[in-house]
Amino acid sequence: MAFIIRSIHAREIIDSRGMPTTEVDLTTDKGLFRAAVPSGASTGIYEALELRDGGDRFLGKGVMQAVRNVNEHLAPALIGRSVENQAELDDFMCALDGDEKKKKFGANAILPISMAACRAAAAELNIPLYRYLARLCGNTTFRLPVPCLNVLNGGKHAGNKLPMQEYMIAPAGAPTFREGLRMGCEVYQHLKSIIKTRYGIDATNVGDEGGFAPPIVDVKEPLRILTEAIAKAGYTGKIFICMDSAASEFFDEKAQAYNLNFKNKEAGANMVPGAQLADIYEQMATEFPIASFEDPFDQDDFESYARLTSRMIPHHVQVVGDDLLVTNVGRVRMALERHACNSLLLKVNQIGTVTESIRAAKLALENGWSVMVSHRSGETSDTFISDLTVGLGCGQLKTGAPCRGERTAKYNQLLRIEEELGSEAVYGFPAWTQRANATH
Ligand code: 2PG
Ligand code: MG
Repeated sequence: MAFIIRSIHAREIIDSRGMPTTEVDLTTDKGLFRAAVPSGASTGIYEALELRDGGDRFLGKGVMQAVRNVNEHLAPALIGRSVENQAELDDFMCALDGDEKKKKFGANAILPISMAACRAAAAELNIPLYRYLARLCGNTTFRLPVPCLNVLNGGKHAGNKLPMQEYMIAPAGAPTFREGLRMGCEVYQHLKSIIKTRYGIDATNVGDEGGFAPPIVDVKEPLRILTEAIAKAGYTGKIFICMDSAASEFFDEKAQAYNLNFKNKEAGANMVPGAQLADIYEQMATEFPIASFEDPFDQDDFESYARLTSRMIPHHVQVVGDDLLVTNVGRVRMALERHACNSLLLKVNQIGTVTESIRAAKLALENGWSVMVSHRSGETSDTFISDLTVGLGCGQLKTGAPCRGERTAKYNQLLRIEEELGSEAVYGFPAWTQRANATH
């Protein structure tokens, strides 16, 4: 019978950091459908539970309990059910778990089933995954995203002293995804030679997401280097800069301030209150071609968020909530009420099902926010989020530098999708395209 789940089998595999994660094989009469779960390093406290075993294996990071939860509990409950109605299937798994944060089974047990079920349903319908996801999202425009390439790494993702986690380049002014990716790759190569000249060859090693991690402490220095690399490549005005500060990582509860020296211990603390940090961001937005600030403040610092968001409107810079929102409808509502931000970062494993991720995205989009789909710093070669981004039609995806297989897999999948769509494909994020056209 079509759409019926015949078997579900989970296993432990390793991710791009050599840490274990879960993978699921789900079969229907159409064949075998596989999905794997990513894992974050700078995780928000409100994220759904990533179940880890503890003990000695993999330094406590094993996921064998999550694997058993799939094979012994979720699989028996799901075999014989249909993948035809994704929301019903996901809601059923959430109900079986019964906990808001999926503490019974773990989001890393539920999510790979949810993703594999989408693939199975798409196959039953004989349509590509992105078309199926577009149906789930109620979207009819196949929009290829601006690839936000994280080319300079700091924070928890890199062995340097830079407090802010990600400096991304966004080729918003490109005519197509293929061209945007090419422009981004060219800037990446120019950046490499600038870093080599300035900091020596050791500084061209890369961080967890494939970006360079030179020995920089000053939070503005990466913006200068990036602006230079963009100019060298000849794309001034066409490529913007997006930042992810991941500020929850350096918020000091006691001092109620942000310690910009959190990785530079020998230099002593450099505590900056929220209001002053907002001034730093505003200066950055005035001096550099910035399009996006993600997690500029701590996950509970709604006040600083709201202050920055209103101040960024004249600069046309979006303020993105990652740890703040954790792809959670409830948190999006809170942020909407408090005017805390105007963009959602969407990470499927923060919430644990495809349906809940889409609900969060739709709520954001309906309220005039933008949505940026995102990988995690610990990834696999699964390319689900590429299809999801096109399905949502949100126009923005960040999935690391154009370097390291688990990152390039996602960009390469988008090249295939764009090729397959042909004239049906649309590229970019409209507000950014407009800005790029205006500056040129
Ligand atoms: C982020 C992500 C991805 P992590 O903060 O946006 O870049 O990092 O997966 O470590 O949370
Ligand atoms: Mg983030």
